[in-house]
Amino acid sequence: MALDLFSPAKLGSITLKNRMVMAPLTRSRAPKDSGVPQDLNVTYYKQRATAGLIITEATPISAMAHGYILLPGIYTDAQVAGWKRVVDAVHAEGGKIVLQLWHVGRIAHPSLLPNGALPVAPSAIKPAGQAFTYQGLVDFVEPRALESSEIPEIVQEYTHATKCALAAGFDGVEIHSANGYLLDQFLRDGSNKRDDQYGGSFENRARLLMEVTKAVVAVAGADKTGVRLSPASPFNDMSDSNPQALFNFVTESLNQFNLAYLHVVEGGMGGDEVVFDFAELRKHFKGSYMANFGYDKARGNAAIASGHADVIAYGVPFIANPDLVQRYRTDAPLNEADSNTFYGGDEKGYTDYPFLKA
Ligand code: 8OZ
Repeated sequence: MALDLFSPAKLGSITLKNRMVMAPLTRSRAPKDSGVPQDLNVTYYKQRATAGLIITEATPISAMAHGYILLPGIYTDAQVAGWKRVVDAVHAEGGKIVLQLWHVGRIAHPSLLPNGALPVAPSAIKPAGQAFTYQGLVDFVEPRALESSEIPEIVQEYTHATKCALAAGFDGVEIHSANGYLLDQFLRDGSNKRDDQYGGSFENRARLLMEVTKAVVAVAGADKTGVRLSPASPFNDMSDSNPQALFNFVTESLNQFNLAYLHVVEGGMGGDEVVFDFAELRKHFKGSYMANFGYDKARGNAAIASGHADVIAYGVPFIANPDLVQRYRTDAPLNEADSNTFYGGDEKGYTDYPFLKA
């Protein structure tokens, strides 16, 4: 029988009972100071454990990695203990869950950083747009360009956070190298104007991602490590002069690791999406491919049947439908998502979306 969304899958050493992945979704419902996941967060993830795999919301790997309000972290013992409760609840329901490792780079604000520090970036280029701070929306600032000598510290933060994720019991980790955050800022030449070994050529711009991937793989194992890219997305004021060639190169370079999967955002949020051939990108990757961006059931099944994708990540549909797998299986109607409750707040729009009646 042909493969579809309901066929089991294996991503590296992670076994999935179906091919519907819950995409990483920032929800801003962790406590302000500790970043420790709470009962409410445990309930939210547990409700969605029928997904073949859950990818957690993007999670800062250090105090300097934060760029939004009310984010959980993955660098203190208390955060590990909080996440362990999430992981245990998902596992008890028979689900699988990986943690998304995040450093925002310039998409931050001093008010969100230790001692009002300047955000760090490949180059001192202020992104257009505004940060979500505890004081409301505030213009981004000009970030500080990282010294070459500071890069090992950044890589070390990924190592530490990966150890924390494994201590919490996660089935693996995903490196967030998409959507205009630190690693993506190094990849694309709109944000990377460096003249050291981390700027210029494709190889140099991809160097930080490769160093981070090597470090994460050394801790978690390649068979438990995924990477996320968004080659066509202008979100967070991103651009590149030659995206297809750049991301073909990045994808080829990632082949050396034998990763569990490559996760690709096949479109753009905000701004003008660039022309990009994702089928071509997919041909450059030797491992499992996770597609994301506005897929529904029919398009997901078609992408799997054609061999374009191995698994499909669904975002908004999983916000509003904790039992999305069952709904797709039975062609049941979907709950509508309420965008007013996507970020921040309480259980409303988070854990109160109804399940199908038994
Ligand atoms: C929307 C709002 C806040 C964060 C991403 C982590 O784009 C995000 C994000 C998206 O990857």
